[in-house]
Amino acid sequence: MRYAIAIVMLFCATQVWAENVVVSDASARATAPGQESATVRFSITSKKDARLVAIVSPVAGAVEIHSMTHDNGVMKMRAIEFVQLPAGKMVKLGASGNHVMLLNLKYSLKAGDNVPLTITVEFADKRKEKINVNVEVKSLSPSRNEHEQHTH
Ligand SMILES: [Cu+2]
Repeated sequence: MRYAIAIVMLFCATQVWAENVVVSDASARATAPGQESATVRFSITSKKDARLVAIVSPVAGAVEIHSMTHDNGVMKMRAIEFVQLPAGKMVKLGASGNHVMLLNLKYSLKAGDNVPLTITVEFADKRKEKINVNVEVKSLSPSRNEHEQHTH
């Protein structure tokens, strides 16, 4: 019984905290045969100063946050630990700059699919909030972004 109460309390807490962060426009491109990674785009806004610290998805063996910089014309990507979310500012994660990648995909992403993503945000007071997002898979456009062809 005590366990059940704990779960209810946890649920209520999540409901309240979920109002601090809004995620919108989550999308990914359908993957080509043999492609094992995909970029996810979304916009995220936190009411309070926070950091995006972790992302998981059941369709991917790993999800990484990457930064991308150009160094003498060479594109460099590296995994970063977190993305800063300044209070009230919409942060966009896309195919360039900071972006999110699904790695070791367990199956191909097809247009029309919805991919679940759980985003963990940590506030300045160390409290965490998890946001569940549905990523809409869009059809593969002919002018596919270079980046999505890269293996990591
Ligand atoms: Cu990347």
